[in-house]
Amino acid sequence: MPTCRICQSQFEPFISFGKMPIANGFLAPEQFDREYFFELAVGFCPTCAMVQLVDQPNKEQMFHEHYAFYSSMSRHMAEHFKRVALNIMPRYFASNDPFVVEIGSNDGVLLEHCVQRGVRHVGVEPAANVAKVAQEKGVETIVEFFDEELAGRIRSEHGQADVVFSANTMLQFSYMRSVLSGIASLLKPSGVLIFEDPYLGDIIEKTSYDQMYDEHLFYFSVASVDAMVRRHGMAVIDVESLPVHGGSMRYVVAHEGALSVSSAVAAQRAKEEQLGLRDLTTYEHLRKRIEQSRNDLVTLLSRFHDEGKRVVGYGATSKSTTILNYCNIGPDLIEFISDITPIKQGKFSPGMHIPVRSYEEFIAHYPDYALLFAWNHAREIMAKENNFHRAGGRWIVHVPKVGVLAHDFVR
Ligand code: DWN
Repeated sequence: MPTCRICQSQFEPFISFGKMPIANGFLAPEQFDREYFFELAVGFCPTCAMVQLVDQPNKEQMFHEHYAFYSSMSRHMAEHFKRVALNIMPRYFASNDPFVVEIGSNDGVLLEHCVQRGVRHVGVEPAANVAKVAQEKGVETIVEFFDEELAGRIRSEHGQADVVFSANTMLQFSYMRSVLSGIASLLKPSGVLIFEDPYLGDIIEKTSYDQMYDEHLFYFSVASVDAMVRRHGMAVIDVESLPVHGGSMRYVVAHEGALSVSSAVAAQRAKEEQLGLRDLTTYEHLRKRIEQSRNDLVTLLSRFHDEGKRVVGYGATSKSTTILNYCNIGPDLIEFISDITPIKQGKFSPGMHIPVRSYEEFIAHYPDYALLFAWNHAREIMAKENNFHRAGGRWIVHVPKVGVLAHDFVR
């Protein structure tokens, strides 16, 4: 039985997806025969309530100088991070010379606002290509993996931080103990760790199993995060549900007893009890819904294939890697995947090897159906696809249920 990465108890996987490639490992044909695969399985630790992968590839296989995800690709997310930088973080600045550290600063989508306002900052980003974009914006970026040793170096060079921020990164750390020890020593006595990650409650409610892939080692809840940070003398003092990335939670964590705890924390924990996040049966039911979702999607796509319809994927997301490989959907069912990220274009999707093409190819010859892999950006995407709708194009969605959206959905 696997061992929980947080409390060292044993737990059982509730679902196995089979062999999976690196979710962001878009590749060229000459790389097909040496593509890396691992077993993707997810389990729930009944002792500390942490939902987690059983195995995760080495961090260097996922994050390197050819990393394919650039945070600034979504205008909506860029606006979200601007609000965090200007409205959320300053609430916790203890002086008029605050210091901010971001873990997983990507292309500087958040810290560029600190640059513009002269706020002292350091970004930590191991993927050299995305870090370079941040550096070009003037964001001070250390191209390394964050851990306790690096936290010590940042502290000696810059002093302690008012805010340590992280979005969609805390859930990745297999060496969480070192990361949290580092954060605890880096934070001022009144400092806070603010982080946002996809929320377990949303994954369960929406059956959004596409959030499960190599980079996402943990699926957090308020209960599991609080238990995790208390091992390092910290506590969750505030939480906020966020609509981004298909349903996320923002956690504010402080040294235990240093700041007052908002009533939102107990309220969210009560909701988690109602949702059954600590009950094994919740995960058994989730597994059944995932299996049903796979059957429904394959049936729908096979029908369109038999009817001679053209189906194209929209957004070569990391999430789509789980869907495509688990459902065994290849280029026979999906002609290509359209994506605006230059580094993905001209390559092939991990595992199933569906071509990834530019957005221009999508608009040059609209398909009958577009399968919305980037469903978490639906509002932003629908708003700009009026011509696709006018041409009679329809959206296939798989979250929360597999189906084709009604024509009037976007009007
Ligand atoms: O957690 C993570 C999130 C934040 O980003 C990481 N582990 C990796 C990555 O996951 P993802 O690839 O599933 O993220 P997104 O934001 O759902 O990816 C959207 C993809 O769709 C990007 O490749 C850009 C593309 N896109 C597009 O082609 N047209 C996006 C928009 C908004 C568009 O209009």
